[in-house]
Amino acid sequence: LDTIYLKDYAPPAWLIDKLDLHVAIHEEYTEVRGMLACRRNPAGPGGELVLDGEELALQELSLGGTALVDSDYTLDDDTLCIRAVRGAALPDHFTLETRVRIDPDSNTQLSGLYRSRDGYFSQCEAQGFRRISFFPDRPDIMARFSCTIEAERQDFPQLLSNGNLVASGTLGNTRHWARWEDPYAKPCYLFALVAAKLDMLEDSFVTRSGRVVRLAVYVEPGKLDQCGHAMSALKKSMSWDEQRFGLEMDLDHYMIVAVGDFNMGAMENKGLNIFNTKYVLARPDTATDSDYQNIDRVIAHEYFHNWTGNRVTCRDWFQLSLKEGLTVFRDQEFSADTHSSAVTRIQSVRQLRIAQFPEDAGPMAHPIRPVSYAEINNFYTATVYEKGAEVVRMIHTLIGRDAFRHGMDLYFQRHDGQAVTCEDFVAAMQDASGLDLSQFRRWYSRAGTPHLKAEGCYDAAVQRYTLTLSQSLAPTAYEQRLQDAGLAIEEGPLHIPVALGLVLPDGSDALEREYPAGTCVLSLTESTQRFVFDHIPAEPVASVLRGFSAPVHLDFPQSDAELAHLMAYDSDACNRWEAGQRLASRVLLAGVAAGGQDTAWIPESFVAAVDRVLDDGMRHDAALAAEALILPAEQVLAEEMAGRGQIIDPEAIHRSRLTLRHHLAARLRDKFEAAWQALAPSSPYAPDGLQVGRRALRNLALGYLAESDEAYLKGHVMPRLMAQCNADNMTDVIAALGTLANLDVAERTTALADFYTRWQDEALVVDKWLQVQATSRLPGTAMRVRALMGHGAFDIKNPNKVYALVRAFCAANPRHFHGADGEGYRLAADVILQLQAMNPQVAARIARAFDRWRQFDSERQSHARTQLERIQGSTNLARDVAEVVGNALG
Ligand code: HT7
Ligand code: ZN
Repeated sequence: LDTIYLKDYAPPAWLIDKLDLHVAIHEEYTEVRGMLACRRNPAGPGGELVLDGEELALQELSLGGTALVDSDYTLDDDTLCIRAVRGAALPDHFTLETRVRIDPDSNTQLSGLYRSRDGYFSQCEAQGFRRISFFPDRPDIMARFSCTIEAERQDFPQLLSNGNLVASGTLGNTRHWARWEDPYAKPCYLFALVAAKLDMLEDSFVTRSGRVVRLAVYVEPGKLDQCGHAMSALKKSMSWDEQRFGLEMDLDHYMIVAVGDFNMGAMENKGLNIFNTKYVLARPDTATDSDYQNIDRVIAHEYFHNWTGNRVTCRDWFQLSLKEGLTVFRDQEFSADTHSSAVTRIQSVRQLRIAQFPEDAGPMAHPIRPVSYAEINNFYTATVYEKGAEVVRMIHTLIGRDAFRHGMDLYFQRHDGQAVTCEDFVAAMQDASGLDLSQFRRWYSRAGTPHLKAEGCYDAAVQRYTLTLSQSLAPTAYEQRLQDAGLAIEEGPLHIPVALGLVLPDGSDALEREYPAGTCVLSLTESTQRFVFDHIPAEPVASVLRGFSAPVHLDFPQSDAELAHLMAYDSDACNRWEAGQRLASRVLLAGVAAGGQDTAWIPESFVAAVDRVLDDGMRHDAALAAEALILPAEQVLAEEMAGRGQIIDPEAIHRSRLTLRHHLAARLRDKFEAAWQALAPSSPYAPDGLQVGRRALRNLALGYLAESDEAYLKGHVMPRLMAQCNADNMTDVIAALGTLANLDVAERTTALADFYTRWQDEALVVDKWLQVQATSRLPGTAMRVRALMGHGAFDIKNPNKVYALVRAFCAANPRHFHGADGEGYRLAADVILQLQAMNPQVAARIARAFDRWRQFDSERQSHARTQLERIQGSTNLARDVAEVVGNALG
């Protein structure tokens, strides 16, 4: 595999100031003409003009109107090198004219220009533009784009591209055209084009400086009643970015187009965002509360990219976290400000633990700014996105909200219109705050999750509390890869912000007098450091890493009683939740050690703690209680075992979690019943904070009630589950259906069949139907997933279907994916082999399910190795898959 290295970055030899595109869509082919205004880069290394191009059939090539001859250029599978014009040296400025044919109808990769149900759509990030036209496809080439699109008027009434519509017209009887000009220079990964038949919802937004921006959301015909929420999310995002960061929309038009075939969530193309339908369409009866929240988050994320990503972009793809980490941080802050900040933080931390911590411990481990890649699409990872956001958050925590805002202002003052590096961002933050971030910069180049060890000691005689903190970071697979490539490995301690509270026996914060919120932020910069606190009137319980102030594993041997104290009194909601998770993990891992059966390992104090959380949730914050009552995920428990050097036992983990659920259901049945009754809806559905919290807790209670003994289940719970399958909102329906999908009862079959009959024409709802079956805990799930792959509802060419069925099975059903018979691994490998030729990006994402295969027992390892080697030995192994599987096999 060819590897690309950060150290080899060189500025481009040529700059492209303008690109004028003409795209003519015909039934048999699409013709793309490009006029590139080229200029020798005075700061470049010199040499020929190298253009990227993939699957482009070259029809014509001329320079300044002179057709080039064979000896003037070379063309291979992925590059076009222009050396001369009729044998003479290239001038310093010229216009290059290219004409190519492409075949979007056979583009199953969904990168470049492709056909979907309602028309033609583009996806250019990271390197899709080279599949549309010859161009230097790298983010540090920023050009002014204009684009004329031509197509059949009846089939493709909407012709859209970035910027402003400057002219349009008809061509003969059946065709029409539209010309768009983008006033901002941009890298080609932000180019977009749509030619489709869609319905449109239109609105407007007046910016704080009084400019009117026209907003439009385009969706599949007939779905206008599902785009109101997306539009209001967009307007909320626009206001929020003005208020929080002083950032205004800079275009006259902002368009969002939803498409059902899309590899990822959405794409921030300048002024013409293209979205996966699942982050646009919502109606109470088709979308769940979490769908509504995800729409808010993703719409905001793409909108925020307009500044963090588009106005200031990345110099090269190694800097991806510059835009993604920062934009995830911004969308998290938006969610915190517009929903509950505690719930938002808890959900982010849970997600980090489920997806990013295992990645950092596995064969694909990399820093948020990697130094090499074979396929850049494999680096749109939880590390670059979510850990990247944690790194930005740590800067925010260290320098404070005001200095962070100054840092952002300075970043835009310095770099608006430029393609820059992560270093430029950190420098702006350092200069704005005056805090030396040199050591902090190590977070950008280190892989792995550090361990933070804490030890507390209270001296009652002098009323002094001493906290000793130590950090360590074990080498990961990344260091091995660096070594193999002869690259330097960085060492030395990290700069870790540790937010600390000291909770007194009466529940109050001991540090309240010195720190307004009772929390101080310690800077841990050495391997080991001692922090001393005087005037602490009684022995406190330390609340370390409040708000999860750093992405680390905390090793702090606090007693069950201390954790229970934090659960009850910590003024930081995130750490109240965290204390509950630590307690639950401790109990569950004791259960795993005991084989997961009987209940002797479940302490009475844990049942009492759950009881208190439930009470509290009924009286105060239902949403927080619902978060607190979700037991640590099987994947998180698996990582805890791996972190202790134990072999992961997916069966025992599953059993112990299930036993604990049954036990809680039996012991607290009356409480769960009371919660279910008390939280019954009293007003029409709305996805607002209060209702969302009440539904979450009520459905959680119902889930526990469904773990009751058979008689109670049949007599009291089943009728409710069946009735709830006909609720007026999808949140309640899917909660009931998901619960039924786990039960070996006749009603399961009826409910699933009825659901499919009702929703078979609503693609996103069918995805939910596939997903609840893929994540079922019933025996035989792997076999049923395989059978569903043959069902008319499944389509391997549609990423949403693959994610709903196959990825859900591989990533969210660890017990069955890692089934001892190896059937889960075989299923994944079959899909990867079939998919890699059609859509290597999605195939590689599925292949990531094998990341942790070496942490399992020898029998499972042998099954996994067989499948990995089978994939690696396949003919036409896709580069995307080869990198993932190659790293997995080591
Ligand atoms: N910046 C966007 C990334 C993206 C993407 C990357 C590779 C292949 C397909 C893709 N679709 C979108 C999305 C974002 O982070 O906002
Ligand atoms: Zn993004």
